[in-house]
Amino acid sequence: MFCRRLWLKPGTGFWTASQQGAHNLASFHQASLLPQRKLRGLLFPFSELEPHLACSVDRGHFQLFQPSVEDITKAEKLFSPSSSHKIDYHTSAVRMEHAPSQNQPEVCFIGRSNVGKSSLIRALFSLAPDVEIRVSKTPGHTKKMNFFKVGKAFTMVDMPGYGYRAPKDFVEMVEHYLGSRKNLVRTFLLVDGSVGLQEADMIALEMCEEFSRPYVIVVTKIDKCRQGVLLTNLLQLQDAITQTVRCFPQPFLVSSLHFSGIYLLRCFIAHVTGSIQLGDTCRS
Ligand SMILES: Nc1nc2c(ncn2[C@@H]2O[C@H](COP(=O)(O)OP(=O)(O)O)[C@@H](O)[C@H]2O)c(=O)[nH]1
Ligand SMILES: [Mg+2]
Repeated sequence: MFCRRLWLKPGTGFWTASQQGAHNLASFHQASLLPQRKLRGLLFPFSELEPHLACSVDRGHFQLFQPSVEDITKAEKLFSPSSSHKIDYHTSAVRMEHAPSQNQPEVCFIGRSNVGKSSLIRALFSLAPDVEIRVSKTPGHTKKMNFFKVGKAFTMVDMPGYGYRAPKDFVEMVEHYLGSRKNLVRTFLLVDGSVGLQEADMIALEMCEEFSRPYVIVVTKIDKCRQGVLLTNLLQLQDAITQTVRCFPQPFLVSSLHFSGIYLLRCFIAHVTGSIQLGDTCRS
C-alpha cells in the first residue's frame, strides 16, 4: 500500500529511565510549585507562543483541550505506580501475531526514527522510573513494537520509527497494526517541531487517514528551536491538519527534556482511553 520509504542515518546506543532516575518535574505537584507563568508554559506550551501569532491566525484549534488542574491531577494518578496499579514494560513484538491480547484500550506512538517517541514515553512514565524504555542516542534503534501496561487501564505502544535501517517489513508491520488492532483508541503521530513536517511525516499522515482511525499530532522537541521557527512549522502543520478528516485539530506541543506539555498529554491519554471523566471546563 505504502511503497515510498525514507531512510535516515544509522545508530546504536541507549539508556534507561531507571538509570536516569525520576526527573524533578516528573509530577504535576512539583511543577505546581513553580511561578505561575512558568507553570502555564509547562502545562499549556502553546500559550507561550500565542502572543507571537499574527492577529489573523485562528488560535482556536491550538487549545481545544483545556482540562482543569483537577483533571490533570486525576490523570497523573494513573501514571503513578502502586502495588495495585503496576506500570511496566509488557512485551515486544515484531509481527502482529506476537502482539499481546487486546483486553484494554491502547494508544500507540508512531513517527520518524529519532523524532522522540521513546523519550516521550519515558517522560510520560517518569513517575515510574523503573520502567525500562530504550532511548536511542542515534536513530534506528527501535525495531519492534514495545508494549507497556498501565495497570488495567490501558496499554501504550512504542512503534518502530521509519527511516534508515528500519526493518524491511516495517511499513507492513505498522500498517497491519493500524489496520487490525481493535482496541487501538488513538494513534499519536509525532512530528519534530524543530524541523517541521517532512515527506515521511506526510506519508504517515496519509497512512493514518487511509486507515480512518482517530489520530493526534504531537509536536516534539519544542525546546530545541527558536520560537519563530517553531511558529512557522506549527502554521504549516495546521494547514496540513485542516486537509485531514481523522486528525484531532489540536496539535500537542511537547518537550520531553523540559516536561512542557507532558501533563496535558497524560490527561488527554487518560481521557481518550476512558480512564477518567473530565470536568465541565474541558471542551474536547
Ligand atoms: N532537545 C530535545 N531532544 C530530544 C527530545 N526528545 C528526544 N530527544 C532526543 O532525540 C533523540 C531521539 O530520541 P528517541 O526518543 O530515541 O527517538 P525515537 O527514535 O523516535 O524513539 C535522542 O537523542 C533524544 O535525547 C526533546 O524533547 N528535546
Ligand atoms: Mg525509540
